[in-house]
Amino acid sequence: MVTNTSDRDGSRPGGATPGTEFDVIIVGAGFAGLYMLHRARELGLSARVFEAGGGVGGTWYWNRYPGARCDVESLQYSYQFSDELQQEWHWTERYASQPEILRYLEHVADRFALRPDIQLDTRVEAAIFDEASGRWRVETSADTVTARFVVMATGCLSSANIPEIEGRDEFAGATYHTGRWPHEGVDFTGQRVGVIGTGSSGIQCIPIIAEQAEHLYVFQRTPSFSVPARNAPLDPAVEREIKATYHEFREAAAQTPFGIAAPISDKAAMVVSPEERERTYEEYWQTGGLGFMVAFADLLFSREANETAAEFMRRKIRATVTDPAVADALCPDTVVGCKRLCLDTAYFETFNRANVTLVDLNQAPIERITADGIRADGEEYRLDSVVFATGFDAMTGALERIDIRGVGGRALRDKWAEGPRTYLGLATAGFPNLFTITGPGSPSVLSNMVPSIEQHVNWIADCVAYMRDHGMERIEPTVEAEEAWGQRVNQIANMTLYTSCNSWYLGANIPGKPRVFMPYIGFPEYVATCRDVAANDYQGFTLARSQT
Ligand code: N01
Repeated sequence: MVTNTSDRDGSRPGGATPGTEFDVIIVGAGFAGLYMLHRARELGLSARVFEAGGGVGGTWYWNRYPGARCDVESLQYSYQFSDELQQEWHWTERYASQPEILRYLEHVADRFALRPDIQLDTRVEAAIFDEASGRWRVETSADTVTARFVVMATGCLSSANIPEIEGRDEFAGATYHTGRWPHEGVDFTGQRVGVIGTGSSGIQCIPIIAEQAEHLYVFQRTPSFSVPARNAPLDPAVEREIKATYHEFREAAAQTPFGIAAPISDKAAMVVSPEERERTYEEYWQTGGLGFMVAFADLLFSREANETAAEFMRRKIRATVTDPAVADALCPDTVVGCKRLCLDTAYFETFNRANVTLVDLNQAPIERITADGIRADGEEYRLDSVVFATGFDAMTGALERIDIRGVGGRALRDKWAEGPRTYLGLATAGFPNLFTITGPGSPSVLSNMVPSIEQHVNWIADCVAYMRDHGMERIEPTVEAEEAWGQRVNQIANMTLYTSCNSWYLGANIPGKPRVFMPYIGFPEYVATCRDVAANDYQGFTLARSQT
């Protein structure tokens, strides 16, 4: 099966070695694509990574907006496949900034000599399964290659969403999307700037743009719940302590619902006294970070419990924002955590600045964009620049943008017209030998992404090794396994409060996108299921020898 056709001595523009026939094509050179390449190499497979960007890094290559930083702590948001790597790399802050994460990924690409098999500046446009040969034909902006396996390492939040607001293309000033930020940076000094969107990206960039701009207008449709990040230089004692038992630390994190080490409470919010509740929230608030969501065990299951957290957070907003009307407009009336919880550094304080205006779109949406700015609520806001912090076509967008055609020429887009259907979020029936790293139906965005990526890559690599050892050339899930999996993902989601608001987890941020809850909730159970599936000779999959 292994056809080692790549010539590692040669080099091409974009960096990859020549050749048109591979064992595996990997789409994307972020955390997922880099590690997948490393594992494919270890298996002796010929592999090429295609990456649309001009460098490695994926999300961290594109999202260069001011203030971009990960909100999972750096000692956890990192690879664990190499103990040498995790011991030698030194993170400087509790939460790593985008430039530091990008440096880390560039280091990984160099340290494991990955670059010769990565072709940059090359967008994959189509992947067509050829039944006669049992191979995929992968068409890119540069060339066409074939491979036995295709691994989509395209990321969950990589397909930028720029809403179709009337007049969008008429604006005479500059426009930016947070997920496609210019590499040279943007200087907003002396400008009137509009930021549309107040999710994680908006909340991170608004305080920094406010410091530069002459005036900043924040166009808010839905206010977000946000907890202080309390970022700080990484405490050397904490680093030493974790690195001394890194393996055990990672193992313990993997046993938590989100795969993130945090002080998880087993108490229900409503069984403790109001005083203890307040004290607990305050402790988590002072610690900062996403751990706030596990201050009580029932926050994502009981509306009554969740409302106590919501009210605590609203009180914090009102205590911070001096204008009561602005504070009110910044107070969400949704369930905490239903839309992804944000972390911030001085976000709410920013609205006390004289050069910041909150434009509340809750009552009336943006009417239109004009040549001079944005018209909303009967007013015209004259602007030099507009920043779209409007998020992504999450989880499916990057996959459906590629023309992927499986057995019988069926398009993935058509198969998923009513919502994504996968088995384990790893594969989809009718598309043999196509794997999706952190695909819909896996914990992905509801977990620590890096360990989730590693778990998927390891599973795929083990699966390919198993196929090789057993003389198998083709694998795909059965329709029955896929349907049962979809039901399980939904049943679990319906036991929680996650389905109670219009989040991107449900595709609700994209007009016309089917409303289907996409991530699997519960990292440890998910990992155990994947392990069992493999141990039972890939139960739920059909494996076949070559049909040629
Ligand atoms: O995108 P979002 P994001 N008119 O979809 C608004 C990860 N991430 O890029 O809520 C007006 O959350 C939209 O309003 P509404 C993280 O997982 C992580 O901020 O739809 N407004 C919302 O306010 C995160 O969840 C990090 O009503 C419009 C905003 O745009 C995910 O990426 C940092 C609009 C979009 O928020 C996405 O975050 C950044 C319209 N027509 C991102 N259309 C960290 O690790 C949309 N909006 C810290």
